[in-house]
Amino acid sequence: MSHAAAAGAGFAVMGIVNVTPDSFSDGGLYLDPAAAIAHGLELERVGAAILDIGGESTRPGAPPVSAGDELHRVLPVIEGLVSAGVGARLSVDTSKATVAEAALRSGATLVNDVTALRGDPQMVGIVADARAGCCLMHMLGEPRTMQRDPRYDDVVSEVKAFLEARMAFAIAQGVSEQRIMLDPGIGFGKTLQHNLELLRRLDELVGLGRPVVIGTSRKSFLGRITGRALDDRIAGTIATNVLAYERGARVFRVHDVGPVHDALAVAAATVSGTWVRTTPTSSTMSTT
Ligand code: HH2
Repeated sequence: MSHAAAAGAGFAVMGIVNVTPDSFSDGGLYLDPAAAIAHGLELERVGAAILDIGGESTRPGAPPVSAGDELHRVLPVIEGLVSAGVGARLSVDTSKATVAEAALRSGATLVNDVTALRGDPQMVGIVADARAGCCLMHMLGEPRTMQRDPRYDDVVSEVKAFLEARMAFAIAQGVSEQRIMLDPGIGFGKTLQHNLELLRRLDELVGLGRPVVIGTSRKSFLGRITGRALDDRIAGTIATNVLAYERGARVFRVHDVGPVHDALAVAAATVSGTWVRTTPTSSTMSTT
């Protein structure tokens, strides 16, 4: 139901489908393709307009995964979702060109590359040739070491300059500007203070003119503020996503799709005075 509804409301929830044994919050839960496909369809039912399918964890210290293993994890899930008639847009969370290429051939239309096209020299060509969308994310260093004492003079202007440069690179290599999304990379080489600063001044990144993606879901900085364990961080996730929406972010990458979708629907209605009713059977636009 929510695909069109969320688009009408001006936001898209990107549901996380981690086909990994070691992701930081849901590792091992959806390693079986059938479980991952069912999870993806359920996330769509409760409000995901995009499903982000990943086969390699980016948590600090995660071991690298070969292209073969990554393909073996994500392809059956993408193919299964397509066969099941999924309505959500499919995104592949990878920084390997071979994985992206196969995923795009199988029905994905978006590449979520946490290296912002720096990880694999072939990646930009694959994205451009397929006319795929791409999410360019900021990360300081690499996942293995990124949380070891990250430093910036001004985190927001440095992340902004980085995203601007990566966008210019992608466009110069043939990726259409209209297909680019930008993400500050919450938790990727950032302290708690850096994450809060990026969220507080998000409008500066929105000023780059492309949809901003936000990924705060269940991340450790929420645990540090609230003292809550991994699977008890929905409230913190909602607070950051609603405030990011208010500051102009439009794509929200989360595990807990239903609650975040509903919070954003109410936030969007409150900001605009226009509401979109979303039920499994109807979708009605109204103004009050
Ligand atoms: N965060 C994670 C992974 N991919 N992609 C984007 N664009 N933005 C993010 O903030 C982001 C991302 C980390 O979360 P998760 O996928 O749940 O964990 P893991 O990397 O351990 O699989």
